[in-house]
Amino acid sequence: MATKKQEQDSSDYTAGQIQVLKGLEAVRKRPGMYIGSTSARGLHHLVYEVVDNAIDEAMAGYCTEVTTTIHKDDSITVEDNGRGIPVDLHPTEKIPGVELAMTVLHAGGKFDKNTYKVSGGLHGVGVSVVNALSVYLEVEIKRQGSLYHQRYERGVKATDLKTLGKAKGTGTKVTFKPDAEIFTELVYSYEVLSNRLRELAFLNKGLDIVLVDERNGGHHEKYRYDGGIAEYVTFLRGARPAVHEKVCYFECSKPEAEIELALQYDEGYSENTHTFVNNINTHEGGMHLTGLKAALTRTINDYARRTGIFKKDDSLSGDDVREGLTCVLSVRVREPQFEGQTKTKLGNSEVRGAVEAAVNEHLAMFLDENPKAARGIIEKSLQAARAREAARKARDLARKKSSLEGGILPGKLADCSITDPAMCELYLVEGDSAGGSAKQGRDRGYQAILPLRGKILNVERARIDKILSNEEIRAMITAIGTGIKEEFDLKGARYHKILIMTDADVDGAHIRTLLLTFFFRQMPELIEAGYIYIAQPPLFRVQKGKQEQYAYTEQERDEYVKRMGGGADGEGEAKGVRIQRYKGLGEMNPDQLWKTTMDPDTRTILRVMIEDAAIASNLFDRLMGDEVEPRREFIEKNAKYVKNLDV
Ligand code: 28F
Repeated sequence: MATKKQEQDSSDYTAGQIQVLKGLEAVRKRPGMYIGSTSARGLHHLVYEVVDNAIDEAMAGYCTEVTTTIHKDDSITVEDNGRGIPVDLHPTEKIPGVELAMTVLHAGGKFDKNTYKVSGGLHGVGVSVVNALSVYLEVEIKRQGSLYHQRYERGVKATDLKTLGKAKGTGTKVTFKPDAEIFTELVYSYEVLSNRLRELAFLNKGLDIVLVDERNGGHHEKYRYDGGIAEYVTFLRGARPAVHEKVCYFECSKPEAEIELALQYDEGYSENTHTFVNNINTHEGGMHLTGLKAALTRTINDYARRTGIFKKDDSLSGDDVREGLTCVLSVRVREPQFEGQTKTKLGNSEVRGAVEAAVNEHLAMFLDENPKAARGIIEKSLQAARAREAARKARDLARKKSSLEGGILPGKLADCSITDPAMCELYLVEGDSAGGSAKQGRDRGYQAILPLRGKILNVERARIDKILSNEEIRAMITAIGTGIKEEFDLKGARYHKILIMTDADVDGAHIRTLLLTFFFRQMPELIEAGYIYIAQPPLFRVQKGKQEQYAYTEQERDEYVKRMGGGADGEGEAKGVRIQRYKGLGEMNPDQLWKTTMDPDTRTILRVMIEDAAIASNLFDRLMGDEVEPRREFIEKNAKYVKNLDV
């Protein structure tokens, strides 16, 4: 006779339970479809999914604080003081609302039509996905004076919803531990979480967002910005001197979208525009950005004409009016259509007109009400226009001599013989001696060498005309073949790998940073295409008799020393183990340089990716910008992390 258990197993799942199991199975089979990847990015997306539900509750007006805690075992707790997920039985499914939201795919859905589903994951896949990918997930709800609890394991409910007792206040607390069977990376990055949580605090003014790291003695930070994105602009501008003190800010509601904009001009030359839709960072831009750009250009040109600042046929281009601009545009759209490679481009065409009209109206008002600021902005844009004009002349002149795009190549470029860019690599090498070794050591078929003398120009501080007049930079632009700024064309790239190879010392690090600044500011598409790499030369050579090993870290050095019979702590002289510390690439002969740093079979190279443009821009600015204070602060804060610094 079948036991109770077997009867249960036999088959009487309800339709709802079958749907739940099918959903969880789908998520666990293809997690990448739901959270993008099972690497660090996917791991952090789990947190964003849960936090976004708390933020939704805040945007609906019921929650004022969201706390995220990283526990010692890298499990996560997110807690809010909202209304608490409903616990009453669902009318048809006959299970509590919270169980539905936690176990049925896409059950979270919209709270109701007039709120906006935010999302940090792949745009709101829902907390049931987090549940499915967690070895356990527990939810505690305080609602209607009671404290409720339920536990799930890999998405399947492990207990029924229980009332644990009385509760003061209301809210939702979710604790989950990512499943090691799913994720390749299980350790959370405090910096990654804090950057996104700080951004959410800027985007949701007045909301308290707290991050606690129990792995680091409870270190915690609290983000709250009553000035919202106006404060974000000030934060992003950093130490660049402002052209006008008062941030231009407005928010307005239109049928197509809620629109919020903050902008401020500074003395710098870079453009830092960040756009968001329902708190999602729309890196690829889209209709809202198109509307913003159109309005900026038109409104500033109109104002300059109307107030007679312009000479007769003056006019400012889009690039001119965006030089030195820090700007945050945040729109909330009911039914956003996301497009693009990474689904971060807004497709809703009706939003373009709404944003353009709103910016025209409110920016014109700001300029009229702040004539000094307006004058500063126009002056700045006019300077940019004149520099652009000068750069064009310099370029035309250069084109006659040795063209920037293709044509005659710089003399010191040792080119490769293969012509298919996808196969070819360009090494940017610090110094002529290393350049010489690299030219001799390389594979001439597909490896080209461009030696760079000394420090290249710091492009963070220079305007486009100065950049183009710098010999080193021009040689690099010509060799790469894509052109820069508005003339950039990725299809012109003569190499699909551009490797920065500098000494492992302070100078090398400085030149590497200068080059990265240049690429980030003038050719960001090269980075986005994944063409930029950093070559990793060895730091040590460990040798005993005929044995020889190259070490790229102190740890590796010590292991080699131990293996050759030396002491554990890297000492080895007594046993005839010789350790050579490489100060510069020039200390290696061509064959060693090839073997350790250029041979694709044995080299280590790091691909440069921009995870977060806002953070990268801020970092370059602090590191390479005009102001010393922020740089000193950065170095003091991060010096403890620097390894292999020789002074
Ligand atoms: C730590 C993560 O998930 N907070 C949440 C709420 C509040 C409501 C809600 C959530 C009804 C069924 C859609 C309460 N009272 N923090 C959170 N707080 N979900 S998630 O409702 C869910 C909807 O599914 C809520 C009245 N209305 C909505």
